[in-house]
Amino acid sequence: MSKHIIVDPITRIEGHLRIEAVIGDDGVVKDAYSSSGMFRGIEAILKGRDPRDAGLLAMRICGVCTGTHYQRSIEAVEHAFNLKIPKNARIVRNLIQGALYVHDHVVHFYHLHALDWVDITSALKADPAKAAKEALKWSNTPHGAGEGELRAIQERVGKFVAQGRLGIFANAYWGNKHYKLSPEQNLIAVAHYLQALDMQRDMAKMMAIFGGKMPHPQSLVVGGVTCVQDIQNPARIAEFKSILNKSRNFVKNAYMPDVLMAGTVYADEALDGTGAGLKNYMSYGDFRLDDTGFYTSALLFPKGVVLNGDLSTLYPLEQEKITEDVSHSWYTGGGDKGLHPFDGVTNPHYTGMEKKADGNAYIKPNEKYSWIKSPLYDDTRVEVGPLARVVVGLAAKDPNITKYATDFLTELGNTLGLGKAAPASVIFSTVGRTAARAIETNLMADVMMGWVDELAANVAAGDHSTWTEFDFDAVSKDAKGFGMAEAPRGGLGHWVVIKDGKIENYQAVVPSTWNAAPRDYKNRMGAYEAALIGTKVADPEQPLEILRTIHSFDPCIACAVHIVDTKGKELAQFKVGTSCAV
Ligand code: NFE
Ligand code: MG
Repeated sequence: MSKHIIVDPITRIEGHLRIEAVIGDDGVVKDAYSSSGMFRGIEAILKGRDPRDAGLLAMRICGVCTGTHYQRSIEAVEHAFNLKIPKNARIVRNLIQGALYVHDHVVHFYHLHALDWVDITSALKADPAKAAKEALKWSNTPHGAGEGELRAIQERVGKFVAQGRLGIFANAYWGNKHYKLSPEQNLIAVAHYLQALDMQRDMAKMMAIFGGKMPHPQSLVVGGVTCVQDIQNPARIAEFKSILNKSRNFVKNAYMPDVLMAGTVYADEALDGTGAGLKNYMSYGDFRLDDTGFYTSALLFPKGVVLNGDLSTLYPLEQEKITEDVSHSWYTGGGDKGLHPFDGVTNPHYTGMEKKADGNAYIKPNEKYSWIKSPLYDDTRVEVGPLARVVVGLAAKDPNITKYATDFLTELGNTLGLGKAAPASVIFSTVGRTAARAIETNLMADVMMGWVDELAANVAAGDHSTWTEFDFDAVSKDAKGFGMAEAPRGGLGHWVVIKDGKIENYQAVVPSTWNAAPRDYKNRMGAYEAALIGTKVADPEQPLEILRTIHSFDPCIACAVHIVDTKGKELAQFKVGTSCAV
């Protein structure tokens, strides 16, 4: 008999996400639903505010992709006012955002996702001498994986286990047969997990150098940046570069090798396309590389849309084609097929769950079942995120992305003994989604070294400009604009309508909204839901494979659900449990 399981809350993510899945007799997921039980908000409180303040409020949408909403909001207002920012401001914004990618992706791989691939308890059985040799298979210069270092880490973790103090490692699905790394490989990954805790602290400092603080940097303003002293101080720029260089070494000698190792061991799940899902990908493009202006600059990540996994055709991105549908979301007023964000509305309408005979409350799949809206591009469901950026980059024949992706596929082909590069189609999978995140981190860490030098050279040449002056009263009478670019988790857009110096409407359509969305008005699945279909679950009591695929998207539900009921009505009652899976 098929089994209907609830995984709620999904842990090791930001926010509150529930997955319900129907698993057939053959252990394969036949149906899946993604539901957010969290309701919060920002969009509504922005109405009536001064648009110059929007960024400071909008950034409170999330402290994980910290600073991204801030920047996007400020760009939306700059776009509405048709403002160009100085070169120093563009580079500094790129450096803050680039540092976020490096930090966020490393934290995601090790601290949120690794335990879906790595069995900590197995690492205790490893032979550290053998593990040190194993590390040399995946990197010529492995990070922190010498025999002595590995032995020390094994002893440290062993002591915790012996005392029954597993702490952050408690309650996982240890021993599940879908863990495939050897004890030695597990030990390498555990070592890097712990080392990454230190590394990420330094990576966060990069954002603070130009952002003033972290999380929630505060050095951006409409028209430019305020970190004038930091830009003019060569010691600050040098400090940034030194941390970046250290981070880059970690990415190249720990993160990339570990992803290659996991990709090789779990290659069957990449080759058979487990977790592929929609196979429609969208990137807004990001990281302006010149100062020609809004949506005309050359970009590090190209923009566009790829449909049905067909890398031979890149469709142009047209922002008018974006809508948000609420047919299966706890809102009213979305129109028949959804609304463009300039016209978007946010009217909460909670219709509840259904209590069944087993005592559990289930979502009502044919009705509304999530606080997340369903964004559509040209009436199509799409996936956003690192994988979408790599796919769009490949379809655009972008030289950087093609090189970094091809290098990875070549190495994977070698480690799999294929005698040639692994086929590009392996990226259409859960493993591929995880690899794409590492591939772009590697690229980002390299290009940022050049951006730091560009900033230093520009300042040294005497350009100290950081802000473009503008006449607020003149430009803010009747304006609208959008900030559309990429956050670590995918395409992020803020749309603002301004009348007589005040915000009249504000809508954010966020990466995790695209990916974690429920079904739409045509009953088509969202990206998480589609990615789960066809996944083989070894043990429904331990739905490790469901976590693996969902985590490969790096969910952030605070971002995805960012609206508020301004009247303070009670919208739903929640009972919070402590178990990891129900
Ligand atoms: Ni809260 Fe975010 C990112 C944005 S959302 S993490 O990256 O924007 O998915
Ligand atoms: Mg929104």
